[in-house]
Order: sequence, then structure tokens, then C-alpha cells
Amino acid sequence: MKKIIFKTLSVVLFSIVLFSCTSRTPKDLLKESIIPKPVSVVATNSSFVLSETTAIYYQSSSEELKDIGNYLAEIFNPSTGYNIQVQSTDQSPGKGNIYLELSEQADMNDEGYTINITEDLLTISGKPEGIFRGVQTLRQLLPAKIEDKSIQEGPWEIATGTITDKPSYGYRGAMLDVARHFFTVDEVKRYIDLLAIYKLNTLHLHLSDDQGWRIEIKSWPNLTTYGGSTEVGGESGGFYTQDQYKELVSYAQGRFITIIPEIDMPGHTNAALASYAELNCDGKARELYTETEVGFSTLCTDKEITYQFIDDVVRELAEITPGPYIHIGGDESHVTPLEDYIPFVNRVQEIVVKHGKKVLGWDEIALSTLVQDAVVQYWAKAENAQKGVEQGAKVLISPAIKTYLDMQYDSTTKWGLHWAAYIEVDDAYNWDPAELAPGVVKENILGVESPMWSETLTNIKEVEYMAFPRILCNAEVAWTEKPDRNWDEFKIRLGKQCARFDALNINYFPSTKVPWH
Ligand code: NGO
Repeated sequence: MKKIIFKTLSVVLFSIVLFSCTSRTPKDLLKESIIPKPVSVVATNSSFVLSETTAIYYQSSSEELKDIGNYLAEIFNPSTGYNIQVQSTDQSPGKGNIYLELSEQADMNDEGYTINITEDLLTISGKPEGIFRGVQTLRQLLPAKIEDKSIQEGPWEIATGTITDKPSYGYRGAMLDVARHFFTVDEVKRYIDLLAIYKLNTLHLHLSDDQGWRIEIKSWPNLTTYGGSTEVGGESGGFYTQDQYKELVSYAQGRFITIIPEIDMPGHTNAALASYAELNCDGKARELYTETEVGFSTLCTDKEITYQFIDDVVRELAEITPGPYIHIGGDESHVTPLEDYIPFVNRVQEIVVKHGKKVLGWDEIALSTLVQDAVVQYWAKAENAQKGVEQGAKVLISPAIKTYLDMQYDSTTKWGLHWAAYIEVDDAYNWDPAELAPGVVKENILGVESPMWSETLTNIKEVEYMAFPRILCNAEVAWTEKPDRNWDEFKIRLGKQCARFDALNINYFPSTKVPWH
């Protein structure tokens, strides 16, 4: 009897050992909830395991890939408790490793990537930018606790198969208004980190407005020392030194995000008009302003000093901005007569071009004669977007009724405004960039941007609450082709993101439209 029990036990034990050594828990790649939704997913129903011995190998000695490898290891190490190494290699690495491989597939754009996952190896291939986007997909293939900053229990299994992906639009952005309320360098870095997860590639910083001037301009120092000294509500404001701005630019570059600086003009300029009397037509400096009306200020469009001022500002900004665009604002200049506004915008565009940059501006700039490569940011008027297209310009899609993240979710939302609409999470998803304005079709569209205006938002946690989860909706609208988008299916994937939001400590709006898991 004893012998039989012993025999049976040994068989059971043996099979447990055998089972755990040779077979993997089957996992289905098709069941993973990736946002934005990739172009194609093929599942092979096994798993790759991230273990203590996993290393991240990158092809040749590409510095860009090395940085991506380190970025990935910095995500994995705190939660797994491993000390994942990042190493260069010339050949495909051995079992159990991750491989970042350079490749140039003909039908891929710079952000396209392929992830091939077998039981033995996980390979992400593409150009460096594409590999970085692929890394974001990889994060979402692991349990949400991979995002935790303290050691969590594994196993760290990833379903096997192949994901092939590329974006629908090449510009997928967010805007942050640091003028109405100032946000510190660390707060902006936090926002950049969160945008990167959902494959956004542009951060537009609204650096000046009536309530504050936030970027150091060495030739006009009062702009920041005086014009940046306050914010909405009268608290002390703040500004970025040029070194801090450069730090932000390079931090964003490390996440393949381009920063676009905006200096709003000729309206929205009270902070400048308060800092320098000579910029006013009557030669008198304005008072600092800490309330939230719009459309009352204007630079003096027929004084030569105004253009000297703009030239200096654009020159200094262009020197510290590697990205292609300078945003010149141009919105809501209600006290600038149109006959002054048009030649003003024409002249400012020339200044931007002279300093080697391309022009971006709110949709009103289409009333002027646009320079080559100018981009019109459609926020309010479809007819302005159409005027832009008629002049050969591209349109950046940011309609207030769909993409403004400062619009309240509903009438109970604590922060935000609702002058354009209440935007529930499904409203932020159920639309298409190419169907908003007649005559503005996909070929005319540069991409999509979600602006966050900060009249009512005082810190990054409040910004997060307004952005999450809607920024994921906008991210998918911009990344995923329309036939692959469907709210009923998206909301399930979105619902599963909440564990990830929690692990990342994201303050989000728990909309009842979403089945949160
Ligand atoms: C408008 C206005 C901003 C406000 C924002 C608030 C544009 C382009 N100009 O959008 O000054 O802050 O609405 O939602």
C-alpha cells in the first residue's frame, strides 16, 4: 500500500516538475487591451516570460536604441525587482531576452513597428521612433503592476504572437496652458511621461497669455520677472529659464515627443503689455491681470518696436527649439481690427520663417495670407480651416467640442469650463478628424491635438483628472484608422486600463460610461 502511495506521489510530483519546465500557461495575445488599438495582432497562444535573467539587447551600437533600452529597464526594474541589463549585440540574442532591432520595412512610416513574441525571444523592430512606440505596446502586454514603483509578485508573462502597427496620423499631440496657471518642470515631465504611454508625439506649450509670460527671453527680461510673477487667482506664477526649457525639450526628445512653443499674439498679450510700456499704442504699461476674461488685449500692430520685440522673442525661442514649429497664437484678437490683424499675422509669419521655423497658429490665422508650410489649428471655425486648406495649408484638428480637455465631463465636474460643450468619454471617442469640416479631408490633416487650458486647473493632479481617460480616446482617434474604431469595443479595453492608471498613480475621472474592471 505504502509503495503504491509513494509511486503515485512520485508520478504526480514528476509531472508537476515536467509540466512547469516544458509548458507555458497559454495566453491569448488577441485578448490584450492595447490602447491605441494596433493595426494587426496575430496570436500564437503561448507565453514569453520576463525573468531575472532577461536582458535587453539592442542592435549594433545605436545610442538611440541604448537609451530606449534603458528607458524600458527603468520601467521594469522597480516592479520586478530584477536588475535587467541593457547590452549591445550584433546578432539575435539567446533565449529569454528582449531584442530591439533596427529595420526599415517599406510600408512602415518612422513610427511603425513590429513586435514578434515567441516563447524564447521578444523582438521589437522598426526605426528608433517606431521601437519606442512598440515599447509602449509592450508595457501594456504585461500585468498593470509592471508600472508600480515597488516590488510586485510575478509571473511576468507576455502572450506570444505578432503585432504590426503604425499610426494613422503623424502628429498626435497635447497642449498644456502653463500661462493661466504655471506648472513646474517636474509637473510637465510627469505629463510628458503619461502622454508617451499612449503614443502621443507632440507637446504644445502655451507659454504666454494675459495672465503670465512663462519663458525667459534674455533680451526682454521683464517679461518673466514681472510678466511671469503672477497667475489666475493672484497666486505667484513662475517661468522656465531657457535652461529649464531646454531640459524639458530634451526630456521630451528622450520620449520621442516634440515640444512646440507658443507665444500668443497679437491678443492674449496683457502680461507682455504690463512688462513693457512701449508695446502699448498709448505707451502706458497695463496692470497685471489675474482673472479669466479673453479678447481684451492687443500688441500695438503699427509700432515698429512691436516687430523688433517679436523678432527677438522668436529668435531666442527658435534657438532653443529643435522642433520644426513656432506657434504664433492668433486667436481671439477681438480688439485688433481685422485690417490691422491681417498685416500683423503676415509680418509675424515672415519673422518665423526668417528664423528657420514653420508657422503654426489658431484657425484665425487663415484670414491672413499663409506662408508655405503654415499649419492652421482648427479649434472653433470650420470655415477658417477651409480657408487654410484653400491656401494649401495643413490643418491640425483640435475642435473645442471634441478635443478640449478643459471642457467638463458633465455638469457635476469640479474643474474645467463648459462654454463649448460637456464632453463625456464617449463623446471624446465617437468622431473622426476627416469628417468635421466639409472640404477638410485626410490629406489636408496634419493630425490631432488635445488642448488643456488651465483657467481652473492649479496643479498636475487636476490636469490628470481632466485628461484621463479622454486623452486615450483622442490618442486612438489619431492613431487607429476609422474602420478599426468602435466605442463598444473600445470601452472594454479602456475599462481595463484602470489598474494601470492606479499603478501609475493617475488621477482619472471614473466615468459611468466605462465598464471599469
Ligand atoms: C479658447 C481660448 C483660450 C481659452 C480656451 C478655454 C482658444 C484657442 N482660445 O481656445 O484662451 O483658454 O478657449 O477653453
